[in-house]
Amino acid sequence: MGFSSWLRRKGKAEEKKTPAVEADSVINRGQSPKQVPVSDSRETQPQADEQGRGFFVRLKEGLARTRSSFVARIDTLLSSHKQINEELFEELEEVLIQADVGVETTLRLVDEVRARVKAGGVTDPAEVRPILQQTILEILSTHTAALSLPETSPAVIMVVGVNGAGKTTTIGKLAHRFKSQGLRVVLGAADTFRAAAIEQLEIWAERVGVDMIKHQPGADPAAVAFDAIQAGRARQCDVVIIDTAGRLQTKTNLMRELAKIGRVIEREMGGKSAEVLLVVDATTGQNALSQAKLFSEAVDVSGLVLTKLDGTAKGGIIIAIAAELGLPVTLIGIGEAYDDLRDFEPDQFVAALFDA
Ligand SMILES: Nc1nc2c(ncn2[C@@H]2O[C@H](COP(=O)(O)OP(=O)(O)OP(=O)(O)O)[C@@H](O)[C@H]2O)c(=O)[nH]1
Ligand SMILES: [Mg+2]
Repeated sequence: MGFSSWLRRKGKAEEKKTPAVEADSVINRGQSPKQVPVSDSRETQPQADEQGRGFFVRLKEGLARTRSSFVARIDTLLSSHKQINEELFEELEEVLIQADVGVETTLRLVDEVRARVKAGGVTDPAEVRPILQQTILEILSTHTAALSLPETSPAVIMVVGVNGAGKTTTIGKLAHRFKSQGLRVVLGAADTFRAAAIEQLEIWAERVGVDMIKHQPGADPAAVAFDAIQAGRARQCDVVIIDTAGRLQTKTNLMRELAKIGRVIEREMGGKSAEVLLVVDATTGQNALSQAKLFSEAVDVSGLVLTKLDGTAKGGIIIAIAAELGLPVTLIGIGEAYDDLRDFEPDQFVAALFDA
């Protein structure tokens, strides 16, 4: 199977799930956006045209560790070779595997680069860089999907992932984003496994200024989801975001619990399912990949959120995830501030990674 048909095959999962409504069209249904101050560490808010550049700089900063372990090493490697030979490709494979691109993806990626080098009659090692960049961009572009809100009223987003992956933080950031777009948000504290989990979500709800529905610790998480949807309806909210546990006594219990929450949401929403965001921690490298596989067996994951890209040199995992799972990467986390949750835009991401 050739490279492009492999990519297409991997992209099938995402083609099946056409987003019902793009976030923007929901956001624009006749509401005037309210301005909410973004309280991140920077003192001034950039103007609209500067904002893009500011975002790009921030993205570059966030990816600094991956860039230095990955692209910087590739640059060193390419400049140390006078000609393109098999040794160069082998070293390239080594760098990619060490950056957590994964063995399968690395081999395919380098095969494709090798083929393109040959087809283009390229002889200068420096010219391998843009070819590699383009090939990575193609992989990532096949596996993205903008965050979409289900057409239901309210739209329900369920957030899943192992403990510590960044679910609650992502929910806080998302709630902030929706609120600043003029949407009414309610959070559901369905991680009832730990009392501290409820408190943590509550802190975010207060900080962002949105409602939250909670029960006692140990309560049935599906009942919390049910109540959050009811409250969302009664309060005419646009979005209900459900936090879930990342850890239970056993994996089987956790998966069963998540499936049950999913069923309750579906029943309440007249057969329409929630947008299910799977949060994975980029710093866990290849582990993130196996987590993603596990969760997508239990729930119908609609998009991935890759967090903590700022804290890792293993950002190459995003390429493995995109290429091997066929699940779209929807959002990335590049820090702990409100606006450090970004839509995953492959061209911007690859540009930030490869930018000198
Ligand atoms: N640097 C960085 N830290 C992050 C990011 N996202 C989350 N974190 C941090 O990761 C830690 C765990 O995040 P949580 O949101 O509590 O994770 P969780 O998945 O809800 O964890 P459990 O509730 O235990 O299942 C917190 O200290 C967050 O501040 C990110 O994108 N970058
Ligand atoms: Mg949590």
